[in-house]
Amino acid sequence: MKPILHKLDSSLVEKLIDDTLSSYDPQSTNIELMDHAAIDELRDIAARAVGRPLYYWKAFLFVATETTMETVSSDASDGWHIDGSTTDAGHGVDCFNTWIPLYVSGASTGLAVIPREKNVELYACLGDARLPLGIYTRERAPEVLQQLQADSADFVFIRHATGDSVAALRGDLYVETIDAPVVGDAAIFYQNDIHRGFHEDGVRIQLSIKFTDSPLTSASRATHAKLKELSKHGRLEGVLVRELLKISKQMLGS
Ligand SMILES: O=C(O)CCC(=O)C(=O)O
Ligand SMILES: [Fe+2]
Repeated sequence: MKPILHKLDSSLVEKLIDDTLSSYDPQSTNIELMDHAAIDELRDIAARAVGRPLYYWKAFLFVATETTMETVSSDASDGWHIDGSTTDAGHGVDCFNTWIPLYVSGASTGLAVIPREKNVELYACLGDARLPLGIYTRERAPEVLQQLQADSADFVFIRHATGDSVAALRGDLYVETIDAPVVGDAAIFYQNDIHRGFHEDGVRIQLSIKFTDSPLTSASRATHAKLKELSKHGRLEGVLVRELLKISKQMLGS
């Protein structure tokens, strides 16, 4: 599917902000939104958009700034990635992201997706969409491209488990970009489509919620609960997120 840009009602965004504020724990990028009414509403919107019943899986809240994005955008893939692998959600389960900026300042921020419908040949060559995918860009990993005798390509994609690989020029890929989103925008896309968040200046508070197309077993939920990871910023981030989300709410209400 192509990423679908959906405009959320401001009342739903306000509810999402309230839910986020009540569940937010700055010690973790995971946020538990399971039993919130706004999530059910959002799930129904996403389900209509993808044409399948969907079930809440998990959510992340993070702050995109120049510094927090440094590590992702300086790796070999320049930030391009797929989110999950079969082992995460269980075999045969498809997972969709709803990408929802809850506060945005700064001009160059957003999301780019390489959707499979528009890049049929690429994905056909890469085989099983749910297996981990290595992505190397000429800009960040010229030596890898050289070793693979693909120096003139812009990207090399490798499914390491199967050895399937593709070298591609940027101009041959169809990239859908959501640039300078505003609060209220939501992008819905397949999590195993290659994508990348980008960010230059200012702050973007980003809520990403994942829905699966079949209910997950309690075992896979439990594994996820154990994987709580520390966010980079802790208490200061907590204060910042709360203040900025309050500003977003005021702006929605005015
Ligand atoms: O918003 C970003 O910068 C990255 C988002 C992303 O990769 C995701 O939601 O899966
Ligand atoms: Fe992602």
